[in-house]
Amino acid sequence: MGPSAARRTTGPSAADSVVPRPVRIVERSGQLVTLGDPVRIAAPRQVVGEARWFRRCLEEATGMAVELVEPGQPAAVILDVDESAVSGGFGGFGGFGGSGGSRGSGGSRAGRTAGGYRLVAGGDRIAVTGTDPAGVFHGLQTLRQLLPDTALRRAPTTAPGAPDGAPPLAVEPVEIIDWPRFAWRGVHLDVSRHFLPKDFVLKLIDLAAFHKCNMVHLHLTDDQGWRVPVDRYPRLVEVGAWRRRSPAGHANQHRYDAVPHGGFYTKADVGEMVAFAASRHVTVVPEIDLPGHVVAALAAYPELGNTGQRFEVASDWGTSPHVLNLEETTVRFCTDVLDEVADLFPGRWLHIGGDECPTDEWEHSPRARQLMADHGYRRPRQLQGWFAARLAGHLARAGRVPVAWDDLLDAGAPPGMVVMAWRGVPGGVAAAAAGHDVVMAPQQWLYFDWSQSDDPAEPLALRGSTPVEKVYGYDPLAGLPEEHHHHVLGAQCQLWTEYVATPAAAEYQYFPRLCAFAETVWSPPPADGEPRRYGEFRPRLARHLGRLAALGVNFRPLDGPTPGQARVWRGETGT
Ligand code: TNX
Repeated sequence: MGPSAARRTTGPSAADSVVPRPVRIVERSGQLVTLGDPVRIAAPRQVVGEARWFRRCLEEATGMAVELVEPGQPAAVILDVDESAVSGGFGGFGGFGGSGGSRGSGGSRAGRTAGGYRLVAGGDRIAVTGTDPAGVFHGLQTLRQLLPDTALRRAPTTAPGAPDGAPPLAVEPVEIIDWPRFAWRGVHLDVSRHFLPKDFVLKLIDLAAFHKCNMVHLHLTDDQGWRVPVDRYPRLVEVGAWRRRSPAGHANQHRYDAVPHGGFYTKADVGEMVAFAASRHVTVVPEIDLPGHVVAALAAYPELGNTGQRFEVASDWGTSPHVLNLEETTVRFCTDVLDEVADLFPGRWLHIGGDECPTDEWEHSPRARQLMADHGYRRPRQLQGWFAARLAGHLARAGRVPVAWDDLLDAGAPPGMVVMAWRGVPGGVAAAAAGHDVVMAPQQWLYFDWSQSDDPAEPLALRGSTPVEKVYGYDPLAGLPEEHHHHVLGAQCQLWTEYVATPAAAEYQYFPRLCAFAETVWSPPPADGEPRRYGEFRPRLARHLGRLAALGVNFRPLDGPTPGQARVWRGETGT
């Protein structure tokens, strides 16, 4: 802690409470660095997009004029790109090379520092130098957290410069060197079980980026709703996006409302999400869940099923026995759908699901039995491996990387597939041992549909309980033998939405757990090899919650839900 600590009476400084915590922070003595009106930002051509984004944030929040100027012109905020930005030392610290080298991004020096930055605030200027444009963006996100919380609002709360008005737009003198620990810092959202409006997806992308997460995984299809249009199969959204009712209360109570539910994103909505994400260095990873969790598709096209039965879009939660058949026409349907989805989502990764696929229907299907005989399979589960290999091959030929849930390991996951380990750490270990790159997503720590505490005032949730301190204590490399660490791309938090019907409810489940998660994937672990200490995080998080409040996030306070967030019991018992 630097001499500036003397200026404070309580709590950590802005720099000390940046979430996720930067690799190195050195607080300096000296005057506050104040941004005057107009604020000038000098930006070389390659980061003009980042500069414009930052200008919009500042203009909205402060009402001040913000001007972009050429590099070399007088400016208060100076942006630059320099591959070696984090490799030199400062203030007695070495730069890159300490305990926090990031993994899963290729191993080259440049690869390991991708997304890194150096921020120096002192005198009358703030310099943000990234190892690449993503690094500049990350540095600007840190700068937003160094400024007063009012700088995160959408309009000036009082006239700038008024004697009793907003705090000055100023930061304490500081030097920060920072880079990500992992390349995959993911946030998942299920928009099938409950359709969440486009605006919420944009807000989530923005909040993920605010916490330096760079992957937003959209679970677009499931038994209860299909949320993305496919030109060749219009009934997927005409029929598959709507259900006539939803469970009322916990699924195990078998009670229903009588309220139709649904919706889907238009292609223009998707284009907007993808561009909005790209300008924040976030990749949107679409998931089309196949060959299980497909009842919405079967309702639209019953010929994709095994039984000739007609279906309605599911209004129960849980695992359906109804799955796709294994006809060539059905494989073709899937590759057609994936082609259109790939056109809409230009990122490298496409998630093809693969979780919870019962094989009972295949066991009674002549086509499936014939396939088993043709390939010499002894277990019906192997058919799922055959099916996944067909889709993975198709995607690979199109230059895309397939991703699937770790259930697919039981079926034989095709080589080159990225495995998302949700069932627990062993799935990640098995995947890495089999040579797959892995995204750790273990439900015991990273399923934010689970309750945040055992308090009966918590909103109805699938089950309890994953408090923020448990999330904070999670380490993506825990339980993985060292020789497999290079396979761990990173980790991802999940929000399944069976019990999450609104944006406000979703924000409650994500926050503040997402803040803790962000630190596990961005910040270096403690140098002593011990787990992260929640006691150290908590005061920083408490301060950070002021930022979330300014951003208008419906987070759960650390001591429990507010009266407006708390569950209202209506005579139910148990869940
Ligand atoms: C399992 S995780 C599922 C989801 C559920 C979730 C509820 C996974 C790949 N499948 O379909 O929503 O549990 O926690």
